[in-house]
Amino acid sequence: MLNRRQVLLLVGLLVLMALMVGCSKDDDDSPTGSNNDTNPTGLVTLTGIISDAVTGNPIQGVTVTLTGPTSQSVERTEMRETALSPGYTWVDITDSAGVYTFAGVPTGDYSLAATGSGFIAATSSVSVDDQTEEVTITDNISISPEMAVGQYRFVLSWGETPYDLDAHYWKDTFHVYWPSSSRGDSTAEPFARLDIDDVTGWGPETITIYQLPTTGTCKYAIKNYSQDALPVGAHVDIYSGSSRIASHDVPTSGTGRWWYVCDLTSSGTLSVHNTILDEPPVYYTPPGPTAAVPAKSPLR
Ligand SMILES: [Ca+2]
Repeated sequence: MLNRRQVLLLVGLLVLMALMVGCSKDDDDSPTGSNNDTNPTGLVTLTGIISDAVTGNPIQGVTVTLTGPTSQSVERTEMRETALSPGYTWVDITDSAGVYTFAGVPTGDYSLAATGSGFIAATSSVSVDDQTEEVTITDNISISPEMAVGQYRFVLSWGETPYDLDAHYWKDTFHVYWPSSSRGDSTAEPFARLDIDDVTGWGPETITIYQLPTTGTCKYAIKNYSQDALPVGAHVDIYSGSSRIASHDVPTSGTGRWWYVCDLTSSGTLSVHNTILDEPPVYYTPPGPTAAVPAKSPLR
């Protein structure tokens, strides 16, 4: 038989073990809710890679915040009765591979934000439809390093397909685009460089403008190198200094391989066109014999 002292010790030990189990549950990889008045049990896992828009490299330690649902656009099934409060947020920190993950996300429309030290915050919209089985949604996001005042950056992103969209920045005296001899110069005209030519889907495909042209107007457009039609979901973010100053989705009407996004003048005026064209908005003929532009290999 246990005496009173032994019984108290045993009870204390059991309480301590219960507390340890509770602590270990907080150490798993589940996102933490800052407004955790519900217990999400959705069937969707939302994941993606946060990358540097200039280098394309994944970034560790970025804070990713999922906020929502902003609306319940889809009727719930019996399997998915969980309701989240408006403004409910989850927070995750990217790992060494730049990956964030939110598991058990219920139906709804969400806002996804990525913030990292030295980078301009980026946001994305995510719609989670009603599901009857577990699915994974991928949303890769590129974030731009902050720049000096007067500098600009065009960041193109899209989905898994097509493999290759190409960014072009040019006027009648220069053309910045993917061939190695045409990627520009940060210290001499055109004072712009193609940082990344992405050929494997998603992007980013990035052009940084280190200085405005001394005269004239530059044009920025996207060519679909892989397919005839531009993909739904292609997106351009335009940054200046430490801010995002514009954001455009590819138009859903029009036919052609060219998406004419905007003009940038020598005074820093940004004029939006956002139209689909069969031909590029400007032609540039380099002085002297014109060398044939090599085809990418492989062409996909
Ligand atoms: Ca490309």
